[in-house]
Amino acid sequence: MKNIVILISGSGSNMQAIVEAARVQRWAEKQGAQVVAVFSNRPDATGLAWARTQGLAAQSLDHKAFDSREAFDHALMQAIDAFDPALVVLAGFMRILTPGFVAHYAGRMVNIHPSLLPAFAGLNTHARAIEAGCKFAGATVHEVTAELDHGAILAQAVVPVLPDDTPEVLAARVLTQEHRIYPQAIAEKIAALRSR
Ligand code: NHR
Ligand code: GAR
Repeated sequence: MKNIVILISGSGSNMQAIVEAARVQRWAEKQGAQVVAVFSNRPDATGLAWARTQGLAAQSLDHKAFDSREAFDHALMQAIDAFDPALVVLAGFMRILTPGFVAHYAGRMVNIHPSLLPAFAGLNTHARAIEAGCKFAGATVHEVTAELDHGAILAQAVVPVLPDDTPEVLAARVLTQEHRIYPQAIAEKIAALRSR
């Protein structure tokens, strides 16, 4: 069985979309894959409670309790590896990961970023897209590499930017599309890992 571990920092709506797709599409039976655990760097992430209702292991590792990024990443890596992951999924995970952590999961870690990469890597993507006068925005699923938001693109979705959009309204429109493309891209990635 290919184990999937999901990292979140907040509400975890993408995590929820992935867990629900796995159930509805019978990934365990058809793909030999299962979501096994969820980790958050924020103890107050509301997604953790939902994950527990699904019978998933759900744990927080507060990055503020560690002296350095390396120390946090080392602890997170050990916690993740206890679940023997085939794929690590960043779903609204808000901590930049160190090169050592990224190298350890090379080729088996993906992220969803709320912009049409390579435009608007980094934070505050929706405000920046509106400010730039973009007519379209979207989301990108990509491989995680040491360089932030620069790994190979696996999937994208496009939405219009409408005249009166606020960052919040645009974010909600993009998020709906994230919930569609992220589970799909993960299913394709799992299939690719299986046929290697
Ligand atoms: N780590 C690496 N090495 N490479 C990537 O591509 C990564 C990554 C870690 C997270 C998600 C990313 C996004 O989709 C992601 C991709 C957090 C920040 C950030 O600046 C930037 C990009 C992403 C996630 N974080 C601040 C930090 O100091 C903290 C911000 C906060 O806590 O609100 O880590 O956009
Ligand atoms: C999503 O829009 C995701 O693309 C974005 O945060 C939201 C998380 O929502 N990710 C980042 O901005 C990463 N820096 P969720 O917790 O409900 O899935």
